[in-house]
Amino acid sequence: MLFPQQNEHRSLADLGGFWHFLPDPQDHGETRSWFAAPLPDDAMLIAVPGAWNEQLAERGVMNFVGRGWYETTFSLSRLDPREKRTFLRIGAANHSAKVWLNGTRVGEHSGGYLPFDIDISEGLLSGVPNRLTICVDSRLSMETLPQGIDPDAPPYNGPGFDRRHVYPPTRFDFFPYGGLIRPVHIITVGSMHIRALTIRGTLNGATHVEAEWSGEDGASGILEILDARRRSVIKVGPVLSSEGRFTWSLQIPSPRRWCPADPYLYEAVVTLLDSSGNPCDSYTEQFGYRELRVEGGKILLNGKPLYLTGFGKHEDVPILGQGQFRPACLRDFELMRWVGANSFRTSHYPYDEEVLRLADRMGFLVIDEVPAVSLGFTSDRFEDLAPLLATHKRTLKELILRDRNHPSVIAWSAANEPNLWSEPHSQSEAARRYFREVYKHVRILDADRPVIAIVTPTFSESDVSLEACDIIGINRYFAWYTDPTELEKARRRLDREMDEIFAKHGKPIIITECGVDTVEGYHATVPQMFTEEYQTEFLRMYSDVAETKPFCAGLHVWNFADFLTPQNFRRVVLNRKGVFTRSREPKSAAFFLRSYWCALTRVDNDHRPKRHSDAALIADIKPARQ
Ligand code: GCB
Repeated sequence: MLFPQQNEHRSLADLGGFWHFLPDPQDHGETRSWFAAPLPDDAMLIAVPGAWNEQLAERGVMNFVGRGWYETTFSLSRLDPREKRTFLRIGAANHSAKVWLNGTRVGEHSGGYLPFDIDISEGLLSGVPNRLTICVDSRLSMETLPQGIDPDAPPYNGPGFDRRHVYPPTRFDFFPYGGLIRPVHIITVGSMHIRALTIRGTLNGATHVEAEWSGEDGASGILEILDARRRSVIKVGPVLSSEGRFTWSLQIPSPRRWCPADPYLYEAVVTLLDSSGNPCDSYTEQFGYRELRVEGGKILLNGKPLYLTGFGKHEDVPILGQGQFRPACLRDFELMRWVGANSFRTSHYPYDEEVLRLADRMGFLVIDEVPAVSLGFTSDRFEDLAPLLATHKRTLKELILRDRNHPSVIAWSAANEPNLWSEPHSQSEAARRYFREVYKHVRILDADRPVIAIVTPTFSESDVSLEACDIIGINRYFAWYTDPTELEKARRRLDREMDEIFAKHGKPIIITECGVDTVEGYHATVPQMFTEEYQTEFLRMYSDVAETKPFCAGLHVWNFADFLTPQNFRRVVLNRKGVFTRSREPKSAAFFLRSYWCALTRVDNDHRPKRHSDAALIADIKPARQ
């Protein structure tokens, strides 16, 4: 799906602003036809984009999981649907949406965190405002991603956590925000228009571009590649299309390669010509020349081994919840750069498209994840898993089609901790087949990027999800959830376990999570959980073990910042494993990581982000003492 773009052939209206909103806890909005007329008078105001929970907390929706009705109006100048097509593009509706325009149902989508568009050309009114009604449903089930709670499953009584004691009930450890969390746009294009673009640039300058278009027959297309200063590098075409698509395979001389230290981006400009040869659409996409390979225990970016430094993150900021807000997004990148991170994982769902675009521009490497978090299987018969597998494949497809042109994306994460609950079916033959199918599907959609499987210690090296993946991600909390404060014991266990996993699978391992809850301002001179010193010592130990393993391709701290969770006795409002607080103040561990990552010899210059200043640790934020 193309990112919204304004140019001479495309016009864009951002519908962001204050809409009307009505929660529907009784679930009767649809039977009472709330879409047929303006929402009832008790509708409140809501900011779009934004999750409904925190902005309207006192109206009873903080923990509301269910349907919420959104409504706005917009006007467009008169358009002839034979010449123009108008699309409604919703950046993400968590977790499913039904859409009406002027009272008529125009489309729906299931699955949050990913964009979808609906052709609304036919139902548009001109001269009077159009009324747009969107019913967003934040409920989850065992066949959605993320999954909800299986009401029939036996409760899990693992260490300190029974999922029936979580409010709102979730299978995962982050707040279940609902609503229109990302921008909503109206996009108007010509009846002949570009629908999709795939771009691949390799180190020797081989460039493959494929464009799909819609409209009458007889279109042709022109491709121009521009460098970062918008100077033309090559221009080819017009070529005639075959079966609704154009393909160009060309060679540019010695391209400047994309890497974290020099995130150099080119632009591909595709122009669509109608049967008379007149330009009728164009679309510009940024891309980079870079190459990724997995060999034995190494991930190679442009031929050089990668060592990831960085974080598992969440999209979670006070008030906004998961809502998109550009200054908050940029702030996170600035802090990651300051601390010396070169990468992050979009745990545990696809992030806003602007995040990926910034990662390309600022030189961050991204592990891109679908919302298959704490995946659980309700049966050990493969046939019974079909509905979940279909959702999983569709979600992966939507993610990959959305993000495949980003040079920053280095791996697809197909699931996080599929075995978390030790459910009886998680290691069955059906589960093994399920993962094979999932990974095969990813490779068909994108043969150029590796698939990472991310697991807990429950089944360690024998976990069925590890067999067919390319990279192994391990989430480890030794010296926190198990053997608290025993850092030496944890070091030995981590060291042994990493060797065992590598011996069995021979694939690069990334420590994709390790961390401890830490309350800013708590201190101790001896190992004491929740103190800032314990977080630092814990991260130092994990970092030291990771660094000594040649097959370890990096470490991601859990988490970049504290984040809101559902209520349960394990969390005091937030998961506090952040190296930054929820409002982004650094804890002591941030300073430790900054110096550790800066001195890390395993991070080659090409794979290090450029910093504002590599001067003294805190000199640039604290005035020198007089
Ligand atoms: C994990 C999960 C993550 C949790 C984290 C924790 O393994 O992947 O979603 O937030 O542990 O803090 O317990």
